[in-house]
Amino acid sequence: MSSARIRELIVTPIAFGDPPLLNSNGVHEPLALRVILQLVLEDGTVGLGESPGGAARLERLHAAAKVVAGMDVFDTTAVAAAIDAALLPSVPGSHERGWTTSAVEVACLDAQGKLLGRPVSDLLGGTVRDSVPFAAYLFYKWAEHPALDGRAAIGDDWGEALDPAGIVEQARLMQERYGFTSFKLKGGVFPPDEEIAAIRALAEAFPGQPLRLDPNVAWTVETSKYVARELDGVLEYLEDPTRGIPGMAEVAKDSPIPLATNMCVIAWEHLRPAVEQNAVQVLLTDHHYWGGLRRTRELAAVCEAFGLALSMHSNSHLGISLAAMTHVAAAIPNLDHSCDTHYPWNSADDVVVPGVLELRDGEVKVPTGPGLGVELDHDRLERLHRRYVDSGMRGRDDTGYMQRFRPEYELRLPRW
Ligand code: GKR
Ligand code: MG
Repeated sequence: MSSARIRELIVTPIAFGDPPLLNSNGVHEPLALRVILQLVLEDGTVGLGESPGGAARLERLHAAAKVVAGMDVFDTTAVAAAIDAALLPSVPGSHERGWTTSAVEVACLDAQGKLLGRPVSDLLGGTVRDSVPFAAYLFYKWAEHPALDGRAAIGDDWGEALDPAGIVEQARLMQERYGFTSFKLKGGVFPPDEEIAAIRALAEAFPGQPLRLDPNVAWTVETSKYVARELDGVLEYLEDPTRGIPGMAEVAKDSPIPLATNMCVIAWEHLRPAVEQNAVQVLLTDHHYWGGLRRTRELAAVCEAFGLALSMHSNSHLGISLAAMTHVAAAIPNLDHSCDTHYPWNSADDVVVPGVLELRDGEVKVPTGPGLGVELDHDRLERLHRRYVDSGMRGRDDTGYMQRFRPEYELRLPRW
């Protein structure tokens, strides 16, 4: 089928608005970076992909574009192998190469689905659910990005959240706007007792609704054990309280709460030691670095074999990623927890035409159109690309941005 040959891969870096969300590394900058892929086939069919941004990832996607031209879009194994081989000399880590192969695989699957007239979830074996549950992703945050270097302050309609009452208010807004029925708090920002108080306030405000806390390795083993004891019976899981597989295993020995990760198990070679040491009980999948949607489906089977529960990780993203996350989550039988998504924080700048992806009742309906089922808004893409070019921003730097306002701020992990 010559129509299934890849003619070219168009790689477009973009920048979109992001609120001042706090985490254990500092604070989100006013812009977040992504890269949009358009995989064009000989017959003009276009498959879409979305990758995290930054100079290194962009360069690798350009390298991938050089090797995929002329390949068969259905031969995703060969496409991934060709990209992997091209990157290997300069990118030794399989995890890092995985970001590139994953984004291209999604674009291939979107194009395949369009050629066949079938949704991507069908190419993954079919759906086990018609809609996918997501959790409200709560962040401590400033009311606005403060004025800086002649730039005016940038506000938003979420307001400030710097204490338990602010977090509960944010959760209420999330529920009101999107109907979420489970909540994740990004921690690692304030001393653990303050974050414990915020979780207890959420438990009181939303009785019986699942809660999780993720301080992104801001705590020592001892602190992690303390928080786990304090929040016994309150959290469904505690995510990445401390660094590394051995550290997590140490916490897990005494923790009454399951531990989850998107930080210490991020490549296939991490699974064996994590299972052997019983370091984590919940794995947050992420197709952006696990090799794409098919590999994520395979990962789910491995987790099933080893009794690991599944959830899903997210970073600041737009609609192509949300569509891909939704398709794969719909095809995974053993998805045990609602998925994470940053989408409410960034959706105003989406590059896909509105209408298909809607967060309602805390869920996204699996798109039923061919491929990912979403359409690119080319004017929006051009505007966001211009924003990228004009911004001069080429990487994420939460710590450096925080230091612009608090020069004494130091990145310390663990901090408590
Ligand atoms: O956006 O600040 C953030 C998050 O902390 C993100 O960088 C993490 O990758 O959401 C992620 C997580 O669950 O660790
Ligand atoms: Mg996490």
